[in-house]
Amino acid sequence: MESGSRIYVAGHGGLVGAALVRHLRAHGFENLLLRTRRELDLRRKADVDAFFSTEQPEFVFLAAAKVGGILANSQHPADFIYDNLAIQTNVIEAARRFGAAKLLFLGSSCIYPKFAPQPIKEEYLLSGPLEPTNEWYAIAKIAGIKLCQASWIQYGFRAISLMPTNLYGPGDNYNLETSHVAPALIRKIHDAREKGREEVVLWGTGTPRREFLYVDDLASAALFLMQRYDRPEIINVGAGEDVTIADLARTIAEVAGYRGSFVFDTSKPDGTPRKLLDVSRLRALGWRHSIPLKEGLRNSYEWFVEHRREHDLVC
Ligand code: GFB
Repeated sequence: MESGSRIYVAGHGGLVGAALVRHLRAHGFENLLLRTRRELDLRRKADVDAFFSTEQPEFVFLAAAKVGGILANSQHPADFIYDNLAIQTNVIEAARRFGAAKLLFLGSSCIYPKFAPQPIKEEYLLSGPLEPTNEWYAIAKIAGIKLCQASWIQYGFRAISLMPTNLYGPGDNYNLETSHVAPALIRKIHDAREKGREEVVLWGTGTPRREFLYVDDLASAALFLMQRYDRPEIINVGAGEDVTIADLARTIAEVAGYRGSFVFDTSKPDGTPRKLLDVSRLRALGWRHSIPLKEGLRNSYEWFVEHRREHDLVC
């Protein structure tokens, strides 16, 4: 990939896509092709084909997806499976047929079995049953991986697949019904502090362990792998460390200066008990994350405080 290459970032309005655009521009890649969801609905094959035929992207970062937290996944299973299957199938297939040189597909750590040994190695894919709360999303992402691999085998199309761990950062979704845990807790804790509430309600038991990666680190890994990784096998992207949900809440409370306590709503699901990726394959290539959890949470918290009014985030 060269500085003048025509690069399509699909999903540039989302958490990951926006970070990719920031990172690519910071590294001198200016020829970025970007379309909002309104300009190009990636679920519509004819529109996706027309876009690729006209614009002829050379490199594609496929960061467009229907994403959400544990509750959104269990409440909208049809949207999670259909939208993701449609978006990724249209984009991967159009990239291949219209001659893109390489595509990078973003999967998710939830593709692995619910009770996978920890840390989770890439080869554990399809070795056991999935976590039921997000199996619809996971099955769509597994289909995306398989389409990338099949296109490589059958047509020699260089489509690589990254499996990121749970991501967070500036520009996240802070809607409490649909968000992931980190933005949800940032919002809940900030609001509790502002309103002088002594308790914050966390979903589940607080004991599940999750690994969190700051989204700018993910963008850095994505560019690194687009330039240096040329294999159909999936590759994990994570920080290599995990924390409990209760630990995460305590760290956000420190960042936000909140001194209240936490209570647990066990009518809400815990999800998979632990999700820590084995990142030795990525580290062997020479990449490591650089933003520690507390620093990333501080940046995200500051972003939230600064943008909550313009994004209508007030409760
Ligand atoms: O981030 P999250 O929604 O999804 O939840 P997963 C992680 C953990 O945080 C669960 C707990 O144990 C939740 O019960 N939690 C506590 C909360 N309080 C809250 C809260 O206020 N909001 C939320 N959302 N969680 C997702 C998948 O799984 O991981 C997606 O559903 C995707 O498909 C993503 O793969 C990476 O980490 O359990």
